[in-house]
Amino acid sequence: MEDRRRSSCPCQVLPRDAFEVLAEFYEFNEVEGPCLAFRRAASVLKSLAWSVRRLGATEGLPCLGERSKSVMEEILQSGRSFEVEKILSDERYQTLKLFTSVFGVGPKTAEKWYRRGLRSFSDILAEPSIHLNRMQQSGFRHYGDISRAVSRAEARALGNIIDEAVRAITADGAAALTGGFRRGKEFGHDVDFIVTTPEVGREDRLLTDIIESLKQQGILLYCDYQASTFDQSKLPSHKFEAMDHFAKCFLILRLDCSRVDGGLNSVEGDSRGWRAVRVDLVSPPVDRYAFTLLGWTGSRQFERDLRRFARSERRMLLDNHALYDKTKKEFLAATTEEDIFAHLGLEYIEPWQRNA
Ligand code: DCT
Ligand code: MG
Repeated sequence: MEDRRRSSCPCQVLPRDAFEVLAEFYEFNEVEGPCLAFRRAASVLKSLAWSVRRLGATEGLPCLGERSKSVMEEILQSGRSFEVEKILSDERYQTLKLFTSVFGVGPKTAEKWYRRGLRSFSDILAEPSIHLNRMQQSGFRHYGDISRAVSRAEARALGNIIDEAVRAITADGAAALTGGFRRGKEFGHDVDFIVTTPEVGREDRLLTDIIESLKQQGILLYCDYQASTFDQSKLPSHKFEAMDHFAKCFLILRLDCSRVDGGLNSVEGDSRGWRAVRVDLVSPPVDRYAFTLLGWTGSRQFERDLRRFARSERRMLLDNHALYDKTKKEFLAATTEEDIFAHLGLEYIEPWQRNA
């Protein structure tokens, strides 16, 4: 939104938004190659400090393939993309987009519902044979709140809540803000924290204690807790894993207006004085902290690129758990992100530079 206001480009659609639509279209159709290619192209445009006005200006930019360039050319010439407009007006795309916007509903479930002829939330909620799981029930219950962006002030307020909970449990525990807000974003879809304790082996219980404290405070609206499945002897992992194995939880918390400087990011006329917010907590063992911080800070595209760089340029395997040097056949220890960048032979990259 911000870009659109800043840009003086008369285009009706920005190339970057067009690429996101195309990526999503391929994701819904489970075609991975073009999906990733368009995501990458969108990321490259997102990382530019300027908006593209001529195709010639993209010369030398990485990750823009023939198809991305031809979509961009059409948009720069006419302000529109025939392919993107066709997707946006497609009923299946619109329905899958709507259904997957619910917390707990992935592309597979959305497709299943679509095939059964369901087209709206009321269709789903009125269908007696559909049994929503607990996550989806919460997704529908708090839909308005959790589909509205979380502001930086709200993230700060949640940081205080998590921090207080951790400190009440253990004096030497800590909570660190990560995800998009650590990269300096003003808004996010959730708030991500890493919680740690220097006491090795205490991390799982730290998380369950925090959850209990949030419940006691009456602000826990939803909790999906996943105990650690981290097994050091199984490292390094050669296959790509979407998630790490540390103890984590996906929460919906009730955030009261009184906790937020400047008030809540709520809709006009909302007099509840609180809103629901999605919060993720992860709790790695302390010796894995730097890898987790680097991994959870994102962005997803930055992580993908960094891992690929490690693999292809350094013969090293990097994930949220560890860094492994295949040439030396050893793990490289790190207590800070700086250590990891140094092992990779890279200058330190600040979180705000990782927004690609
Ligand atoms: N992450 C990861 N593997 C996943 C999901 C996330 O390594 N399967 C990392 C990458 C980004 C970080 O965790 C936080 O994820 P999100 O909250 O989804 O992204 P974000 O960058 O914080 O953006 P948003 O503002 O949408 O929350
Ligand atoms: Mg986030």
